[in-house]
Amino acid sequence: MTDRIHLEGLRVVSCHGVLEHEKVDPQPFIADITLEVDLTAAGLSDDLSRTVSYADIAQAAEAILAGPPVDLIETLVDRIATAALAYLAVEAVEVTLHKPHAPAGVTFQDPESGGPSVTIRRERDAAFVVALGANLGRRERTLVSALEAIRSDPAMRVLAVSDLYMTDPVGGPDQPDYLNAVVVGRTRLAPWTMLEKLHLIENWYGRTRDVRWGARTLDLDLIQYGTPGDPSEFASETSELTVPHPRAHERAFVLTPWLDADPQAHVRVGDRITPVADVLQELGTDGVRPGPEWLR
Ligand code: PH2
Ligand code: MG
Ligand code: MG
Repeated sequence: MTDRIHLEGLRVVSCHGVLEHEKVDPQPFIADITLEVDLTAAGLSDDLSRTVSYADIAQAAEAILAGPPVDLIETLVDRIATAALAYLAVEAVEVTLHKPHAPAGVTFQDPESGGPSVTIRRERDAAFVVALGANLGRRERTLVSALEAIRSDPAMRVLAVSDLYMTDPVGGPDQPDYLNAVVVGRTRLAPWTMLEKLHLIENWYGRTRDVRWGARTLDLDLIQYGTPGDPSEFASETSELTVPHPRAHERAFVLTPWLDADPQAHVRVGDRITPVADVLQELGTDGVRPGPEWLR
């Protein structure tokens, strides 16, 4: 992501350092923080919830720098980066911490901005599960192209792709059989940014949204974001974004390809985190048949 928010020259006087006297004699620490955030939606909507408040990040960083003394500036930049990535809109963060008065046994030219500094960059790396479906038009070609579109996005790293399955339509009006597949991978994107990208790909392939559960040229559903039980796990029940998918655990056309792509997969059902293999065992695979071979 090329959009960035910069926080430059955050100055805190505190007692970090390896040497004993550093723990009692305060000295300045100066942080520069760059947040990589997709600012498209915020710019169009003028809505703070579509970005991250620089004040929140600045105050979190200040609290870390003013907190209990540690030995290394490496520790401080690591903590600041972790605090920034706790905000989902932040795809990646770069933190530089200067210690201009560091006792290094030498003279640095500029006593305010010289001296040692460390810089780190950390990127979000959240697991995702996307289900693909199509039951109109050239279904297989559409799914191949959709997969290619996901793969070619540098912010989404595809780790495994299932076989194709031919499935009876579930719900909705009378409609043709589906081809279904599942892709698992990892992403730096916020879940809502990922969903926007998936919608864009659906639209390229003539997706319309007139009949709920009706026939469609392409359906890309974000089934799960983050790892269940892990801090990265994400849940949302707004009209724009419902994750994890509320019915995935009842649908063999999702679970069969998901298990195929990731035999270790787990799904949250209410309070419980269960192996997909167990849920599918219970549910059965009625209406799900092997589909055509595909190049993936
Ligand atoms: N998707 C639906 C509704 N019904 N049935 C099958 N077999 N496969 C689907 O992908 C599917 C469905 C709504 O998204
Ligand atoms: Mg769907
Ligand atoms: Mg959908």
